[in-house]
Order: sequence, then C-alpha cells, then structure tokens
Amino acid sequence: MKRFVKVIRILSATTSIALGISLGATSTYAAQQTSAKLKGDFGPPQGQPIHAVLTSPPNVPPPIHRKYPAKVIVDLEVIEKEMAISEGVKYMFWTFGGTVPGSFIRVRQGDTVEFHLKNNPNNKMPHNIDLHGVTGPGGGAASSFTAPGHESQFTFKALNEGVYVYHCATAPVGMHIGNGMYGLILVEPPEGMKRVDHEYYVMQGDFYTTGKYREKGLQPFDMDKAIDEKPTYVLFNGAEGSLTGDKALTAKTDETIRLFVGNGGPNLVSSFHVIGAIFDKVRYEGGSHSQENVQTTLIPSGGVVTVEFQTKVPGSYVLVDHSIFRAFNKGALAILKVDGPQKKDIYSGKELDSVYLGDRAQPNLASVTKATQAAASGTLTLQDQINAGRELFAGTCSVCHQSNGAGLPGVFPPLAQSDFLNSDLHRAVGIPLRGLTGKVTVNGNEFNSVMPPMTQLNDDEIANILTYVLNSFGNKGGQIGASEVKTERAKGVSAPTEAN
Ligand code: HEC
Ligand SMILES: [Cu+2]
Repeated sequence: MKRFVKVIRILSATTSIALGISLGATSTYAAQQTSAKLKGDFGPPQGQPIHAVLTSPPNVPPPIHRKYPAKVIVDLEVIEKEMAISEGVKYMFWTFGGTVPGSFIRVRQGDTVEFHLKNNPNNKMPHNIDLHGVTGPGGGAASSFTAPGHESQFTFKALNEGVYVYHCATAPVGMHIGNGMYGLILVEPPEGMKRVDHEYYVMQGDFYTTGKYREKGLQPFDMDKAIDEKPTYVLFNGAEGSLTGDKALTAKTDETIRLFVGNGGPNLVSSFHVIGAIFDKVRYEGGSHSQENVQTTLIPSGGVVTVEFQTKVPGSYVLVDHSIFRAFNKGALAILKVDGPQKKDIYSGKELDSVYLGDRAQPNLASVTKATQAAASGTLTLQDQINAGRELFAGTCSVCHQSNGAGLPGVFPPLAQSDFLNSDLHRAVGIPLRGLTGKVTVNGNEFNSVMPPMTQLNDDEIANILTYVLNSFGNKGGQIGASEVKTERAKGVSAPTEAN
C-alpha cells in the first residue's frame, strides 16, 4: 500500500509540471483509494460541514482545535483588478480572493476539502488552481478550469500535513503566476501546532513590467523580461511598501513569531533573511524536518518555509531577500516592528537608521499621493508641495544631505542656507535631474564630489522636493512647478550639471 501512495505522489508531481493536462482516469482511482488506510486518512468527515475561514495577507486564520476530520468548504473567487505595485505605479493583478498573495487557507490533516473556485464575471481570462497540498493529478488544475462567470467544484482529502503553495496553472502559466496568482494552504497536523504569539503570512513574488522600476503610470506585463527572468520588481505581498511604515508587521518583545513565508516565483529563488534576527527553527521547504539557528533560508519558487523566532530586543527588523539588490532596488523588503523595553544587555542600542533603509523606511507616502492627486485636479497648493517634498526628501536626499539639510563637512554640501542654492533657483532644477559633478563652493567651503542623478523621481516629485528645500532649513523660499522640471528634462538629462 505504501508503494501505491508513492506512485500517486509521483504522478501528481509530474502532472503538475505538465500543468493543465487532464488525467481524469487516475483521479477517480485515487478517490476510491481514500477509503483504505492511507497516511493522513482518519476516516470519513464527521459533524456538520464547516466553511473555511480565509484571510488576507499578512493575516493567518486561527488555529484549528478540532479533534476529528471534517468536511471543509473553501470558497475562493478569482478577481482581476488594478492595484498599486509601487507609489504611483499601477498594475493589473490577477488574484485569488482580491489580494496578492491570495487568501490563506487553513485545514486539518484528514479533512475532506470541498473546493469551490469562482471566476468573477468581470474577469477576462479563464483560471484554475493547482494546490500543492492535493494528492491527485494537477493538484486540482484540470478539475478547476473555470471561465469568467463560472464556478468549478472538486473535492480532495488533505493527506499530508504541512504548508503548501497554491497557484493558477492556466496557460501561459508563467504569466498567470507572474500576475500574482498564488497563495498558501496550511494543513495542520491532527495534534495542532505549537502555540505562538503571532502568525504572519508573507509571500515573495517577482514582477515584470514594461517600464523600469518605479516608472509611474499603469504598467503592462512584459513577457520578454519574464522569459529572460529579469524582474522589474521583487516584492513581499504584491506591492512595494505592503509591509512597511504603518503596515509593518508588529510584535512586542519576548513574543514568539511564526512566519509562513512562501515564494510564488514565477522565476526567482528567495534567500530569505530577517536583518537582526536568527531563526530558532525553520521548517525548510515546508516539510516536516526542521533546522535550528538559521540566518538565511532558501525558499524555492513554488515552495514555502515556516520560520519561528523570538523577539528579544525592540526595534525594526527588516525582512529581505538577501540577494540584496532585490531588497534595496527592486522592493523585496518588509518590516517587523518590535515594541518593548530596551534590553541593553543583549543589544546596546542605536536602531537601524534611515541611511540603511533609504526611502523604504518611511512611515507612508500619503501626502505624496495627495499632492499627485491635487496636481492632476489643478488644486495643488504650496503647502501640498512642501508636505509631499518633506516625505520624498526624507527618503531620497537626506541620506547624503542629512535630514536637517546640514550636509556632512567635506563630503556632502549643506542645503540649509546654501548660497549656491539660493543664488539660482533654476539651476537647482537641473541638479536632481542630471546630478552634479566638479568643484562647487557652498557658503565658502569647497566640495569636489559626485551627486548621482535621481532618475527614480518624476517631474512632480522633483518640483515638490525642491519646493520643500527652498521653504525649509532657513532658505529664502520659492516655488518650483512640475512644468519647469519638465522643460528642463526636455533639454536632456544625460550629461551631469557642471558645478561651475
Ligand atoms: C548620494 C548622495 C546624494 C544624494 C542622495 C543627493 N545629493 Fe545633492 N549633492 C551631493 C553631492 C556630493 C553634492 C556636491 C557635488 C559636487 O561636488 O559637485 C551635491 C550637491 C547638491 C546641490 C548643490 C550644492 C548645494 O549644497 O546647494 C543641491 C542643490 C543638491 N545637491 C540637492 C539635492 C537634492 C534636492 C537631493 C534629493 C533629490 C539630493 N541632492 C540628493 C550628494 C547627494
Ligand atoms: Cu489564472
């Protein structure tokens, strides 16, 4: 009998590679076998059918305390919808349940899961679902192929405990996954899992847009970049900033944390790391074996890990893909904020600061959004510009010029009461656009260094930052409009501004 289980597993593994291909014959065969004594089969479902509690990331449904196998009904709807992938950047996501990653599903080993997949009538594409926690061909893919405005149903017994990825497996599969169609299903062991203070749901994914990183507007999917495996964004929970600022994960000191961290891919393998924490325990690949005292763990595309650790020292802990350009230049960064009394005996002090995190550490960009909207509707005020400029400055310019604009002697010139800046406001417009090189004298001190062009900023953002700078730090005031930046940009941005 054991050998038979193996055969089914191999079949299911190979068929989920040949995604979408129906092997109907084996699925009835597998269904008949569940009445025999298989691992994880605790007999027929008991009690009333239960509707599964589904949660949006980063939330995880509550632990199951049930002591018997039940029939669990899962209702999941596919919704294609436009959402922000980064500040000012929209993307047409395809979702399970309206979020990326999709709704978190939690069942108990031995449960009989009646799965309902609905495809919203406003959607344009057919979709299906392959759950890696299913023993059966395609993980449900062939049985769940659903056109817009339709609903499919199939049933499976959750034989293996563990945490599993689910994803859409409709051709072109890479595109469906690349648009955000993945999530996690947890199959709890019958005795349940060890109690922890917080469980969170985080899932990495790589995204491919025709525009470059942070290029504004609605960005279409780029098939060539996807095939070349050159993502524009690498993200936790489907958007840059989805887990930072006031959306950061939270805990108190001396609490235990369990993170279910999935990787939807479609292409990249994640080197998952939490800066400043050591995982006490990792269930790698979502399997039953665990490893202790781990710094960085690999999460395959289409795989999951469960990591557990304790928050001993207060501060901000940064979740990254330690393939580190992805974290700081493609968005793969999230924050766990731990509050509580200092523990100087364990760690002396000085938290991670803004130089390390750059603009990813900002509380939020609400005032930037407000200014963008006001500019579009023609109601932009000086104060709107200053407010937006303050937040953008904190993330972009303060790294070098310091948050009080004082600069660093001999290295970064001051923007505070800068005679160079105040003597020619229009020259200043070219500086963030093209950068600045060569000798520059500010308030009698000479600097001879390089400021790189701030290519990630659009015209509105540069106008707002400069307006903020001119109205702060004892400078003489003034206002720069986006149209002026636009005119300056049109002159070309390739050669850096010469300081003299
Ligand atoms: C990576 C560090 C860095 C960042 C980030 C940076 N600057 Fe600079 N900035 C410099 C350096 C270095 C110089 C001097 C360049 C030289 O020696 O020619 C400079 C010079 C300037 C000057 C002219 C000198 C002065 O003090 O008046 C202005 C204005 C300025 N920067 C504005 C900005 C603004 C606005 C931002 C944000 C959009 C920004 N900088 C971001 C490094 C930086
Ligand atoms: Cu799909």
